[in-house]
Amino acid sequence: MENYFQKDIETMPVEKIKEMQAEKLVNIVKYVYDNVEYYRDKMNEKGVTPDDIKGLEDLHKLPFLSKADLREGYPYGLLATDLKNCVRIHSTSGTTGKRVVAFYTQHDIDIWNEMCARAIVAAGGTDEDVVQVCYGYGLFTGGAGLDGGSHKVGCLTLPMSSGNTERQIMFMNDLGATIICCTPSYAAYIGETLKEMGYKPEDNKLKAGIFGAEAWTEEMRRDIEKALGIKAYDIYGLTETCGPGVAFECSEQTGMHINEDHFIAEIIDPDTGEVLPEGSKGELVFTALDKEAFPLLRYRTRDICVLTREKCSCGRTFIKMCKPMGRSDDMMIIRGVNVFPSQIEAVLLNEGYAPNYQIMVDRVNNSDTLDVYVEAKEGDFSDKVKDMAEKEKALAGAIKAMLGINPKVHLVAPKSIQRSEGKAVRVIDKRKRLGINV
Ligand code: DLL
Repeated sequence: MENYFQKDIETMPVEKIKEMQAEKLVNIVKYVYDNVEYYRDKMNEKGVTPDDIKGLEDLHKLPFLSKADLREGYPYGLLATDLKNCVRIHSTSGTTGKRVVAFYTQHDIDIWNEMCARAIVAAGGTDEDVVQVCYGYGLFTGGAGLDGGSHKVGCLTLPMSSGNTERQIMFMNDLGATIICCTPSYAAYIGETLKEMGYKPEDNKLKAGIFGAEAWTEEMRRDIEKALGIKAYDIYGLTETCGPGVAFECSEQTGMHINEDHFIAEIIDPDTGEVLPEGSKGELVFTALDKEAFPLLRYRTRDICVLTREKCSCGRTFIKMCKPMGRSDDMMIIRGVNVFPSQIEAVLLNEGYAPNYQIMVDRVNNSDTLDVYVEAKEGDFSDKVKDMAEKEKALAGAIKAMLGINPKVHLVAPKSIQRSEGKAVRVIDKRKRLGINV
C-alpha cells in the first residue's frame, strides 16, 4: 500500500492544484514586486506589473531569472525579507564563478523539510526507519535537507555526512540503517566497498536509497539496487529553489513528482525562451510559490528534461519530471554532435563495466577528440596488448553506435579512477583551457 506524508495535498485533484497555484502566484508576484528591487526592475523593463498577473495563463509574461542574475545580485540582491527574519543560508559549490547564496526563514525550512519528508515516505520510510544521511552537511543542501525530512517523518537519523566510507559501513551495520541517502556515485562506491569488505547485499538491513544531486542513468540504478540489495529512488532539487525535495520518486520509479503546491514547473526552449507543450524536451524553469526569504520567479535551472502528467499508480497527482539528462551546460558539442556524459555512462554499464570512468575532451589540430577512460572489469585486466586493444575497440564501437562519433577508449586498471563521495566529476573538457566556447 502506498504511503503519503501529506495525503490530501499529494493526491489533490489537478484542477485544485492549479487553482491553488494560481492564487499563490498572484500573491507571490506582488510580494516579489514589493520586496525585491532587482526583480521589480526586470518586470518594469518588460512592462509588466503585478496587476497583469491574474492567473497561470499570465505566467509567461514574467521575465526569467538566471544564475547570472543571482550572481549579479550576490549576496543580498534577491533577498525579499529583512535579514533578521532569516535563520539559515546554503550555497552552491561555486565551481564556475561566484557562489550563489540562498537564504531561508524558519517557514522556508519547515516547507523544505516537509518536501523531503514526502520523498522519504514515498521511498517507504516510516517512523520505524533508521535513515543514514551521507550527503555532505554544511553549505551544500543535501545533508541538511534529508536530515530535516528524516526528523519530520520521525525516523532515527544518522547524520553521517559524506566520506570515511568504512565508518559509514560500520554504522550502517551496527545501527541497522534501513534507508540511505547520498549521491548515486557515492552509493556505487559504498556498494563496491561493501563487496571488498566481504559483505553480501543481504547482510545489511537497507531497504531503500534516496539518491540525487547529479545525473544518473537507469543502468546505474540497476547496478546500485543490486549491489546494496535495495530499491533506489531519485530525488531532485537545487540550492536556489531550496535544495533536495523539489521533486521525488514514488514506488513506480518512473520519474519524479514535482511538489506542485510549492512550485510551478515549465519547460522552455533554451535558445528562444518559448514555453513548450507538455511532453516536450527542454529546459526546466521553476516558480517558487511559498518562499519568503529567497523567492524565485521563472528561474531557469539549465536542466534539460521532460514533464508529463499521466495517472500514476501511486495515486499522487503532481506532474512528473523525467531524470534530468544533465544540465544544458553539461552538454558537450563534439565534432558537431551533442553529447551528454549520461549517454556514455549508459553504454558502459550496459556493456558490464562499473560506473568508474572519466571523459576527456580536447581539440588537436582543429579537430575535437573524445577519450573515455574506464576501468577494466575485475579479472579482465591483462598485460596482453592485443587482448586489451580488442576490448577497447569493442567498447568504442558500442559508444559510437550510441553517439555517432568515434571515441578513443582506454581500459585502465581496476580501482585506478578516483571514487566520488559527493558529486562525481566525470568530464574534463580541455578545450575550455584554449578559450574555445564549448
Ligand atoms: O544538488 C541539491 C540536491 C541535494 C538534490 C541532494 C538532490 C539530492 P545543487 O548543488 O545546487 O543542489 O545542484 C543542483 O544538481 O540543477 C541538477 O543539475 C543536479 N541535480 C540535482 N538532483 C538531480 C537528479 C543539489 N536527481 C543541480 N538528477 C541541478 C540529475 C540532479 N541531476
